[in-house]
Amino acid sequence: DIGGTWYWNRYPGARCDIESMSYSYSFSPELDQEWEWGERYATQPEILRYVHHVADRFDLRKDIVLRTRVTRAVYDGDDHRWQLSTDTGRAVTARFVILATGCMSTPKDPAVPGADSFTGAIHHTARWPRKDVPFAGKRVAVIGTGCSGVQAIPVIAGEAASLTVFQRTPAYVLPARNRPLQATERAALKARYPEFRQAQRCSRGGTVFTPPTRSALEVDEAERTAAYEAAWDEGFLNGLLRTYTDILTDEKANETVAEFVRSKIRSTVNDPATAELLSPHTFPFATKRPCLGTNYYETYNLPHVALVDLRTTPIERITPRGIRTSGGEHDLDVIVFATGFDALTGSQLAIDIVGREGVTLRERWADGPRNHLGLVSAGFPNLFTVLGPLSPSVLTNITVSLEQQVEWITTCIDHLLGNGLTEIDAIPSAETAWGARVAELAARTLYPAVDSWYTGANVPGKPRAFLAYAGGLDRYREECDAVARDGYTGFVLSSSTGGRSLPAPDRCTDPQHRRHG
Ligand code: N01
Repeated sequence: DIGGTWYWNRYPGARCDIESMSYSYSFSPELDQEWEWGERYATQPEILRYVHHVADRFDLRKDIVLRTRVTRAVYDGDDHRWQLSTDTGRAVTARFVILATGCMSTPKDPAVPGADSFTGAIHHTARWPRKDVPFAGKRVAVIGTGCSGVQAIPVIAGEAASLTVFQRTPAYVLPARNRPLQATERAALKARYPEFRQAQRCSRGGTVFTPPTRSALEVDEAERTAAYEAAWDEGFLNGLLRTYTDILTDEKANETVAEFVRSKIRSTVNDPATAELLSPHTFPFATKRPCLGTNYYETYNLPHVALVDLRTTPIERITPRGIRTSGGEHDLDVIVFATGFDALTGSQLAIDIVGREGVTLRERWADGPRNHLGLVSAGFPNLFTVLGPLSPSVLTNITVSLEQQVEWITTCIDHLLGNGLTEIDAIPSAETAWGARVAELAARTLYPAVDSWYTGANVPGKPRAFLAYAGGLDRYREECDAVARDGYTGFVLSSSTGGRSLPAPDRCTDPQHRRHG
């Protein structure tokens, strides 16, 4: 069925950690007015209902083919078209291909031996069955404590006979403060939705907030703690990050927040040894994506919930009865892998993509992804990527990022078609410059030094690179618009009758303008 991430990630507790009235499409003012979000942070079923509503309302289903996996895409340089093969045998020829394959859609298993021998059930959070998974009376294990595990753990604990959490690296978990939305607050935002959507488009990360102006080290401890307490009480994913300017750029500033979160863990978790195991010490705050939780730390006070530290007692194997670590065997009925994804590049490299002169994308990206603007890779003409590597994608509210990229791509295709052009391809030197720019922006932050899925470090053998554009969605939008305005600099635009690059027509950067023709 349709829904992408929100189809597959139907694990218990799955919900968005960006506020629902922000995390929604902005392209239709009518849609904005008619949809009624129920909670501050929407659940997976609610978001899936919304996606279905959008598909019906805009009559999209007629253009959607389900139960079909694209397995191969080969560029025919003579015909200037892509030949797509699928696992159903259906073949498709297309001039333009847009990979909207997801930045978090290739699940990663823990690669622990023996999973096939387990006599109970194993489920990955990102491939959760459509039918109910019963936990009542069961001994359950969760492996992984990233954002998915953090959401699932309290809900599973509420049902299971026992829950054992296998943790390799503790996360910084902030309270979501989720609640039902009041009709009055929905109406108040709807009354100013057009301005709100415009502010989102112009924002750094696709959410609207007042940017900080001071360093965390400029103020005294009491003032800092008061600011952190206020952010903690508000319950925003990036609330603590936005208190001061240098949380992501200065280790000392960052440590003040990290220690604040640890103090919250110590004051919530009754057992000091468990509190210490749950306290992150090995990476700065927010250099891995922070998590929003509901009763996450409180769950470890329940008598039937146990924490296993995989740093001191690693998993040796999964056995027919459960999980064996170096510390002993845990008998189990259900194992949940909350072990994440091959992020940002996994879904594209899963397709066998063959570009000009038989070069594959896997070969081209052997040392890490290369592209111009995070949109097109040299040698793979007319193949666009949405939310792919080297774009702001996972550092932003992706509903805003994906609309920006879709608008850019649509305008580009309009330009090509309107000028008798058949191809757009990236210039290798522009790719090199873009890669350097993305790396330089990341180098201003604490991100690159940390092993995370942002740097590809969670997948063995994946080339290490910071995979997202850290300069902000506002700046990225300006850079993309400038490239188009200046005649698609860094790209070659050509027609099948001879290479020729034409300047782009004047265009309004306001997407509203284009939408209304
Ligand atoms: O995955 P993760 P996730 N043995 O990679 C552990 C988005 N999301 O699915 O840190 C033992 O963050 C791993 O340990 P370590 C969001 O962008 C969005 O939770 O590598 N443990 C880690 O603890 C999020 O960031 C929403 O040491 C193993 C965990 O598994 C992204 O999805 C909600 C292991 C994986 O954490 C991914 O989150 C939920 C092994 N072999 C998620 N392998 C929204 O609301 C891995 N781990 C939008």
